[in-house]
Amino acid sequence: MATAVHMMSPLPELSRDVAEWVNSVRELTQPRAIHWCEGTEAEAHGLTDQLLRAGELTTLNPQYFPGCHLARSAPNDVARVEHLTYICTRSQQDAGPNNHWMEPQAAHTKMRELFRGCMRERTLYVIPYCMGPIDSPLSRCGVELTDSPYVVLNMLIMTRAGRAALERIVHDGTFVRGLHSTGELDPERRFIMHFPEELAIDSFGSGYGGNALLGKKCHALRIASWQARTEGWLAEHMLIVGLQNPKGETHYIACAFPSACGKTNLAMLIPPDSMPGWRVFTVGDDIAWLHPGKDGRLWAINPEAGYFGVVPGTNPQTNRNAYEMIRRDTLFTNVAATADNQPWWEGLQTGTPALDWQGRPYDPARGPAAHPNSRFTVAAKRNPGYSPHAEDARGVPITALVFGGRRREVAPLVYEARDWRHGVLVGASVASETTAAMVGQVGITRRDPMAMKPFCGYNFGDYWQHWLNVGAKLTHAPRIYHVNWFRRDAQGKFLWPGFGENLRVLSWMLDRCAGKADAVDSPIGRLPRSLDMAGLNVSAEALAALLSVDGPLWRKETSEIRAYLGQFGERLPQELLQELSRTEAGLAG
Ligand code: GTP
Ligand code: SPV
Ligand code: MN
Repeated sequence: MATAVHMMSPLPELSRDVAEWVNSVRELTQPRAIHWCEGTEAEAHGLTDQLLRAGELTTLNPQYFPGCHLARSAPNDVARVEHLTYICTRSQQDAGPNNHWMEPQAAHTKMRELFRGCMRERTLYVIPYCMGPIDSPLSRCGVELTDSPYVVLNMLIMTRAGRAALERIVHDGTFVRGLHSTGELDPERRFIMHFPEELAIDSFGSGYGGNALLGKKCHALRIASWQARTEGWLAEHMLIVGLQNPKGETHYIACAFPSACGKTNLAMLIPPDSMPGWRVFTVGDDIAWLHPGKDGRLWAINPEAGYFGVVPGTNPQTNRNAYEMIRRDTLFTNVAATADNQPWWEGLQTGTPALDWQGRPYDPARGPAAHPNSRFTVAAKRNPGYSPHAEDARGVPITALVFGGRRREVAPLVYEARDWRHGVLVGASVASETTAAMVGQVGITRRDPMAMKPFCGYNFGDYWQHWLNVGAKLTHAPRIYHVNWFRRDAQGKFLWPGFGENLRVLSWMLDRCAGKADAVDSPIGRLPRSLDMAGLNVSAEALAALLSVDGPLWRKETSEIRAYLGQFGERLPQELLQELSRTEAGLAG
């Protein structure tokens, strides 16, 4: 049967590379039709209607949630699959001990067999997209080919997709090739393959965000981190936020926390009542591309155009802006629903669930009503705190970089690295408890350097060397910090209130950067002498615990860090071991 082409390529004569590739994928996958995405609102409406008719989406209560829809995924397809995610480089050493590796030809053969004929009776969607502002020299483009209209709807929100991106691809002369099919959603036939040397991605068998929206983790982190290394910049799992102090000065910081460890919430922070005059502006909530500028500072863009955020826990107290933002024009995935068809999730504080995330009558014996990794997809411009500089072509200048993890003990609330080199060690040493964002056990502490364990497209040893090299180019390098909002007491209660109150910690950092705040030296870095605690209900003992460095625990920690870094052998920069030795000497003394 001949393929029906619903729409010709909008620029057929100009985008020959794209057209030829689409053609070869058509021959392999045998779709019934091809749809070239234009990126218009009418197109998104059409796709939504189609998914509604097919029963793959439901409309949420239009009185309270206008323009909002609910998608329920297959129950076995709810998170990223790190154990099925591969970096396919010619040399296994280049992928490093931090990645699963497959030889590229073997991976291509495997994927070709999975893709062969997989789109029969389905439509192949061509999504040209741009990661970053369409007019920014720092942006990079890709094309995702997918048979999932749900993926298209998400990509239309999360990226600048359609005609403008295709024009930019023609202009750039290069693009990342991402091929995706939901397949049969069989976890035994599910693979997320990356070919950084070919700027290509093959994803089969999952419709979930990080596995299927190829512009996001696959392109903007795994492939982009590889490109960034060759081009002299950094692609990081970081939020970018602008903090305006009561004097009206705005500083931008970028923070790397592992998945489901607070990036979206920090990026959308609401200042506490006790800090009047502060304003917070979101630039990005998940990914930052950082470039050394001619002025010796580090400049950041957010390559995304939307948020794919964790729903549970969102309420007017934790994150008022997110709570307001997701009340309209939002695509929900795997939340519960009330009897009158409003979305519901754990931590919402109002309403009761009637149906769980699988659409079954809610029964608490079966676990939470909303999936712990249920997500919202919404356009960034819906955020009331969206920064007026979020789309600046040159990006925003970064004053401080922050690493953090989710740790019930060991890591203090905040400390400052001695300098960039020590900061790279601090980033390389991040550890965090696993969350529902990935398939596997939750709450297991693992090393997650720079929050990039699942996302670095090459050997971590080379990556840390690249971080050192970038720092050497900066005459005005950001200071580097480590935070932990997740310390707990013996009863398991959080010691720190978190969310908006985190601004107290950030303002100390900015004061440090301005040379205005005191710090106390410790073997692991510098801690605040004091924090602004006005109006905060945290006991003196809790604060002391939050700001202390426990010698025995830290000696154990540094020996674990040494063992972890040891895996990287010859690729590990010696500077990191020198910094570690310095920390160890301080702890021994
Ligand atoms: P990804 O989108 O997976 O990369 O996650 P993220 O880092 O953006 O995480 P997000 O901000 O969505 O937070 C995940 C979970 O952590 C949510 O359930 C939040 O309610 C919770 N959380 C966020 N910030 C804090 C905090 O400061 N303290 C505490 N205790 N919990 C927090
Ligand atoms: C994460 O897991 O870090 C996310 C969600 O931000 S996903 O897009 O699925 O990677
Ligand atoms: Mn993320």
